[in-house]
Amino acid sequence: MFAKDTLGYRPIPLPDRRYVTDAEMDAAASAFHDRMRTRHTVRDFSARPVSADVIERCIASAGTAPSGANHQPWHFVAIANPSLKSRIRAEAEQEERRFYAGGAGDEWLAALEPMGTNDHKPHLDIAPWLIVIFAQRWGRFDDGTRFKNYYVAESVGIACGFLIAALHHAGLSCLTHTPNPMQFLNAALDRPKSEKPVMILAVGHPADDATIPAVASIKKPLDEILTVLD
Ligand code: IYR
Repeated sequence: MFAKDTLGYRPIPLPDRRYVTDAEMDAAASAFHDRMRTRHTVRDFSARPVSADVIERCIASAGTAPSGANHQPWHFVAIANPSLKSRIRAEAEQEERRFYAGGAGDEWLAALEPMGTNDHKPHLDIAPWLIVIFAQRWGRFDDGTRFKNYYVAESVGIACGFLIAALHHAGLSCLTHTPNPMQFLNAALDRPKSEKPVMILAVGHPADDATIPAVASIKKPLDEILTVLD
């Protein structure tokens, strides 16, 4: 998709322009906030299957994210295969045992105490999908030569945000999971060394008896996260 000879600057009229009234804008902003405030990170999944089509559509939404120089420095691997999910669980739990046994350090472990997390990760088997997001340090032109990517962490973070919002909008729940370190995912999923695993999203429907940690429902009030200068 990156042919050197098509990359020169060429402005085109803004596509997909929407004309919205102030009232429509107000209603849309409120409706989106009402939807987003019902998103909760879930650790307890049901085994109810989710179609690959839905997962693909949500990842397509993630792929619309802005990125440094529009290089789109991300790759998503969506896994429903039970034996591959089990392998990822086993390798993640191996890392997590070290982390929770002290590798994280006392301060980090104390910060996690209210979240109730531990090295036991059954959701990696139970959730019908795992989506692993990789960040690409460099890309390749169509002729195979390499180019550097910019603002990779920011770009991939934005794409992950789009993905989480798209999954929630579709009626799915997810868990952002970051075993530490994550290099085992390159080998398990056959991704090149130039790609850095950023996170695993376990995706599915919540179990009937799913819970969340009480502290996770407390969000900072707007006046604490926002300064308006008008
Ligand atoms: N990767 C570990 C630890 C962990 C770290 C943070 I920061 C969290 O918000 C939650 C967990 C784990 O997944 O258990």
